[in-house]
Amino acid sequence: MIDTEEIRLSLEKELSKVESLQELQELKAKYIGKKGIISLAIGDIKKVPLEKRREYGSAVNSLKEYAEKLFKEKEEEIRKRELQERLLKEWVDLSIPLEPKIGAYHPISLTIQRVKDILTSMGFSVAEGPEIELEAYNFDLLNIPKEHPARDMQDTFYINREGYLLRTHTSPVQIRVMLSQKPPIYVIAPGRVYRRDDDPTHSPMFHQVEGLAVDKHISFKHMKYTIETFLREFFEVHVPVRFRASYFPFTEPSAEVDIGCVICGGEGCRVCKHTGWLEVMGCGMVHPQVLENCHIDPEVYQGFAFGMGVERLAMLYFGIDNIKLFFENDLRFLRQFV
Ligand code: 2U9
Repeated sequence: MIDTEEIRLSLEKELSKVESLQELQELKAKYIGKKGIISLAIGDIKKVPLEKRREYGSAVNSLKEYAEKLFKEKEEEIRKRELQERLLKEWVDLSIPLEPKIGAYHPISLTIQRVKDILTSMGFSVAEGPEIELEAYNFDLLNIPKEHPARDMQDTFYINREGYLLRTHTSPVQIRVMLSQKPPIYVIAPGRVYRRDDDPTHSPMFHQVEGLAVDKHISFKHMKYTIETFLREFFEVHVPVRFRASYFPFTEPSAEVDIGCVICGGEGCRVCKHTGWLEVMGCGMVHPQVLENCHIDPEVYQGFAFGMGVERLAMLYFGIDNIKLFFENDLRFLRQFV
């Protein structure tokens, strides 16, 4: 037999110290679990002498009901308190405005903008054209022969519509300008171009800016002056510039343009492959055949043209050594240009 009064008091005392559901569970087991004090007492009621059984049985059963009520109340109390604590911890004020995160221009956009600013200040206008081009404008009118390797399926993205491709340079934009406007023409064409290079130093899409001047009495010296002035403005120093004879089907004569290495100052380093020079663009006098293809009389007009890769300029200007960074959109890289 148990002293129900004593058990009630000890239960109340122990319960007042309980803080967690875990502790409550343990106390519940101690009193009303299968082998709990009260449960065992209920099982023992039948052992109690008859004359006391009724009274004792009723006291033990009331104690059990009372204990269950206390446990239920305590559980509700703990659950309520835990919820309040959690809500306080996870509290957010939805009315507070978001911390403003300022975006940044991509370094390629910044570079194109610099090139545009400099060349427009020198009198060039900006022209644009489609990225899906006519093969005729991308190759034929530019005097690029039918068997030229640039036309190869391995180098050019042809699309499944006869006579169309993804432009491999921005030159067809200047073709469109010459077909639709009369000289004098002074335009630059910035934009995306596509080539099927798949080695790690190339990207299938990259950016170019090309320039074209067509006017009366245009000569190589105008081109030289324009390019030298542009490069010194762009790199913000009076860099040495040299022109090396080269070949392009759409210009004659043609040249490649080098500047003194802006990384080592011409001393020789890894970037300039220890030559002290960096190739930064190509140029030349527009081939008379190209002018004629666009119904411009080469006996009256001459032109010069130049082309440069924006990724290369951006790498040299910002000191970036891996072209892939431009295409990965890693915020840790991009945030440096805020
Ligand atoms: C017309 C006539 C002539 C554009 C030119 C280059 C030389 C040249 C390269 C630089 C690096 C391409 O991005 S790159 O690989 N470009 O070297 N481009 S002359 O000549 C033209 C363009 C349009 C109607």
